Amino acid sequence: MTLIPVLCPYCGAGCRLGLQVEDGRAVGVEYLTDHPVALGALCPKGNVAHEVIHHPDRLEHPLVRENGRFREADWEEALGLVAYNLSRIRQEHGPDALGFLASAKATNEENYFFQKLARLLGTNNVDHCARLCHAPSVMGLRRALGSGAMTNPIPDLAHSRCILVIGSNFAENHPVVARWVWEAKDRGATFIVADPRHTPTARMANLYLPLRPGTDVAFLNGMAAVILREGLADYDFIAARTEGFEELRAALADFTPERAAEITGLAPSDILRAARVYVRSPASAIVYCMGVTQHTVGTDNVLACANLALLCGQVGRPGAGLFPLRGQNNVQGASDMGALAELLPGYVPVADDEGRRRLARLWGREDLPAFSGLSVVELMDAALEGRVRALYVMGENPVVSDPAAGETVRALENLEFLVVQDLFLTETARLAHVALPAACWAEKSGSYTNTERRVQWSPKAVEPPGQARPDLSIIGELGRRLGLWERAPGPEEVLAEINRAIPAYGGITPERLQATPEGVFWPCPDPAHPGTPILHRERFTTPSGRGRFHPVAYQPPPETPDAHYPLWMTTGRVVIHYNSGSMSLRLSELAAYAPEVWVTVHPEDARRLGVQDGEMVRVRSRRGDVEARVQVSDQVQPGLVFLPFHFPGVNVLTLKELDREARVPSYKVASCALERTEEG
Ligand SMILES: Nc1nc2c(c(=O)[nH]1)N[C@H]1C(S)=C(S)[C@@H](COP(=O)(O)OP(=O)(O)OC[C@H]3O[C@@H](n4cnc5c(=O)[nH]c(N)nc54)[C@H](O)[C@@H]3O)O[C@H]1N2
Ligand SMILES: Nc1nc2c(c(=O)[nH]1)N[C@H]1C(S)=C(S)[C@@H](COP(=O)(O)OP(=O)(O)OC[C@H]3O[C@@H](n4cnc5c(=O)[nH]c(N)nc54)[C@H](O)[C@@H]3O)O[C@H]1N2
Ligand code: SF4
Ligand SMILES: [Mo]
Repeated sequence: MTLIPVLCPYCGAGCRLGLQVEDGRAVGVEYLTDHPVALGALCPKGNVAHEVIHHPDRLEHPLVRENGRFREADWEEALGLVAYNLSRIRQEHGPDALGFLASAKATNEENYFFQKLARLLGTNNVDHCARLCHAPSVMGLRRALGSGAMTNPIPDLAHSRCILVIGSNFAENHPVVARWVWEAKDRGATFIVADPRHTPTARMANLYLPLRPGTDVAFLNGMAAVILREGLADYDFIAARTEGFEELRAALADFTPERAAEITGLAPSDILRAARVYVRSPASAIVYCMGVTQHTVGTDNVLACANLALLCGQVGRPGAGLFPLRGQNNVQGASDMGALAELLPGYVPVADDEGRRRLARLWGREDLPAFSGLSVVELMDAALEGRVRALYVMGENPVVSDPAAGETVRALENLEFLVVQDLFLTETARLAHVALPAACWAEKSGSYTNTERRVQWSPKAVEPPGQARPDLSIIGELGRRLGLWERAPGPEEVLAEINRAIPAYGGITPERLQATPEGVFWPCPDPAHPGTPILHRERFTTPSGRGRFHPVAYQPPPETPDAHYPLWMTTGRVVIHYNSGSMSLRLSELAAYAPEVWVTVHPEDARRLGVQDGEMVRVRSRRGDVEARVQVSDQVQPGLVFLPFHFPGVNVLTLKELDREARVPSYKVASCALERTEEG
């Protein structure tokens, strides 16, 4: 048996695990105690990571739809059809009739090449699930600090003396992060959690703040107002390293913790306590996730977090920083690679003439399209209206994961041509004209960038099943057929091009990564540079080098409970399932714990509605309804219900109202009604 050190394919923590390979098959997983983040620990999903690889449901041949049914095809025919249809639709309706969804599960090299393909075809309509996730961090933190990424490495949390967690349930969703937080707590750090649900993370808190959904700006402004009123801000830091402070001070002049308490439902004394502990501790961290970003005010929420950190000088030191925990194993990398409608590789805005032309020249062109493309949800709207006619989906499952799923299905059905490239025949792939079998993480080599900006190489461990091929080889061959380049390159060659295209990756060469199992942190501009674990130590990466305050005011969510839909509804995750479930629901051991949709209801609401634990109910929103089994628990507040989105149907309920700047949908608040079903 051989042990191949590969990266875990699930979350952004980026753990490395030892894949046990016997006779060409992955048979198990071993802990690697020297990995700097995991230190030998893995969560339940990492522990069974090998099970997806040889799963009998894996797609093994290209499939082509004929008379409404799929039949097997060879690559020649399938890729011929894809190339023909993309060219035809582009010629007849222009390049913006094409849309592309990249994949935060694929490697850096694959995402770089995928967005390059879209842009060389003449469109910026290329986006991916970062849009449904941390797009507000990308936009907000770039404005405030100059870089949209996590400021410090995960193990650095052990040095924090105060950890303020807002809308992150890392005990379930980034379990390996939790160990570093527990270590800080053991060393005496104060651990504060603001979340409408009393999650496994919240249960460990020294101070738990059960705020109302969608009220984070009021909570964060309340903390900032206390700090200003009590004269506790770090005025030296503000003077030396920031700009825009007077605007923030003026905007908060009339705001009080009492007003914050009214909006959030928290006790004013708790807001005071949180503020005092955060500002006074020698090193404070803000850890946040989807509870902050998945709102129509997601970018404002992120800016409010950044305001607080700048006000208190809690950034740019060990243990002090902002930790937006990125979700997917390579969502940081896919964003870095420019798989975003308004940003080219290295976060060059498409409207930046100089930066855009520099990349164009590297790609042998004079110029590239200069206007932002459509984001994930907008692509679906455009498909519904017939403006986008062909969609190429690499490694995403929008039927399950996009908001207002009823409309997503209609949009996909309205397309002239849909191609889906995945490990499995997902709910989305079933609607395709052509489905392409992709090799999985263990069957290809390449680099991935975890939530810490740590770029790591993952080597190929086993052969793909049947005819399945790595995404890079599929895109490479397709681009060749489309006349975009002469031959399909390998991952090392593409990473070498990335080294030239993205300054922050300049020194992260294939040779260096392959020889550095713990990875290299970007920015790393040249091969001699050690990499940058902590950002913003001396200066911020904004053009002026200063951190920038952005006053933001509380705005209520787009939908609030009323007589017809009297309950707040929120959606999210649990430890044993993963996103659209296409991988985790196939792992019988994990799926057995929670095999179907459920809805968590507070005991008071259950009593009032006359529903029992275990009973089936119908959950209705303005968009549609879904059946779910009741789980009565005080993990939710009275008046709030929670549904996991890992199952088809749940997203029928959600809102697709978007944040204006980051274009993330409002997954975390909507209103709904709950009624007993006949069987119930
Ligand atoms: N097991 C598992 N791990 C995963 C994933 C998975 O599906 N399963 N997915 C990965 C991905 S893609 C991501 S993005 C991450 C997400 O990781 P998390 O963000 O931790 O996951 P969520 O459950 O979506 O939401 C986090 C918390 O936000 C809270 N919340 C809801 N509304 C609000 C609000 O208005 N304010 C505040 N302060 N909190 C609120 C919810 O109650 C929830 O506890 O996890 C990654 N890791
Ligand atoms: N209601 C609600 N909806 C949500 C959220 C929420 O909190 N609430 N969260 C949102 C968030 S944060 C996210 S990130 C999205 C996630 O949305 P998606 O990205 O659609 O979810 P995944 O299930 O991770 O889909 C990844 C797909 O890639 C496939 N895959 C895995 N590896 C590879 C590979 O190497 N190559 C290829 N080609 N395919 C591969 C998998 O089989 C799977 O089908 O969901 C969003 N949807
Ligand atoms: S914490 Fe994330 S990366 Fe680590 S084993 Fe679990 S799913 Fe994999
Ligand atoms: Mo995510």
